[in-house]
Amino acid sequence: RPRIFSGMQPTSDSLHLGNYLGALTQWVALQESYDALYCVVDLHALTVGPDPAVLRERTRRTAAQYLAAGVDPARSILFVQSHVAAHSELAWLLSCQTGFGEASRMTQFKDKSTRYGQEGTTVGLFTYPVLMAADILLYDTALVPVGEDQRQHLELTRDLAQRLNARFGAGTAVVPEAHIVKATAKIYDLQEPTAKMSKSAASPNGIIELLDDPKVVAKRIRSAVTDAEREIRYDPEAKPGIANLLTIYSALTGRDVLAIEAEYQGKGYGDLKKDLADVVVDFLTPFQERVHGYLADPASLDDVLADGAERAQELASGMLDRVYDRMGLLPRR
Ligand code: AQP
Repeated sequence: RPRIFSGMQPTSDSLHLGNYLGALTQWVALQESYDALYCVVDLHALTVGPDPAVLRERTRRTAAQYLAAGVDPARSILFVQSHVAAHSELAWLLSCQTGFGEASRMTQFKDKSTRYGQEGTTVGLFTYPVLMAADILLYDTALVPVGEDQRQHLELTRDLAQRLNARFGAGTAVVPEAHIVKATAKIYDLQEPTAKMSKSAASPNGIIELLDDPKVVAKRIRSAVTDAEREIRYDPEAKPGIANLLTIYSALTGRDVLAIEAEYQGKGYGDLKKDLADVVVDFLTPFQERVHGYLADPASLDDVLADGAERAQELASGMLDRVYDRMGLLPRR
């Protein structure tokens, strides 16, 4: 079966609804028909200098949220990036194939380095997309389910795979495809509905964190920014706030946006927000119970991650050996 790989950074206590709808729900659906590897990318999180104890805690919490969302370790390989050293090794090999100018064009780096300033911006933040390319290419990945914000990094990964094949022979790397589901590729901030919902948003009020108190979540939905009209209509250009609420409603209920629009003809924004708050809270309540169940038993969680690392390690070594060899590194005896 074709292979898929994806990961998220443990940079927050809780994933948000953008991470869930943009990526995690796709992961769960795709594990039925692909060989899937899902990773907590802790090495990526190091790029922004987390506190060590906090990082460790968030790594487990992120894994628990994958499980609670339905990632099934009997079907998919669930592991922590730093447990498989091949990620760092391949990243070095790839960084020597990546142009400085090419890496400088990454918009996420431009955004984040502006935020952190000259002194606060690490070299790791700059080479982040190269490590991401290593994560993906290491497993001969065919498909990468991510949100829209990762499209440019995926393009770089594809360019690097093609470059390896051109320089070191066909079959050195598999060229992966992005899997970006249009409807939920970008969930927007509730307070600023033209900006993506982001773990590092300036204000927490625009974010729905999966582990937030449901009462806080309901309040944030009720105070979401909309527009001065009254009509409930899916029009992302003219009505980004309402369109975002309809997207979330549709994704969580599995109902068509048009059907939801029709149901709310003649009703007010307040009705839509109130009902959506109920939908979100109904989803979050059992989700949070499952997360807390996994976190209450860290030994079992660590067992799942150890087993995943072992399986990932086995898959990674073939690709890494192939690249070492083709690049001309002397084999170790
Ligand atoms: N708003 C979003 N809508 C849809 N998908 C999204 N993703 C992130 N935000 C949205 C997807 O979730 C995954 C998380 O990857 P990450 O941990 O590398 O984080 P990120 O892409 O940098 O986005 P975050 O979580 O909001 O963090 P910051 O604040 O650092 O930007 C990816 O598949 C991403 O596309």
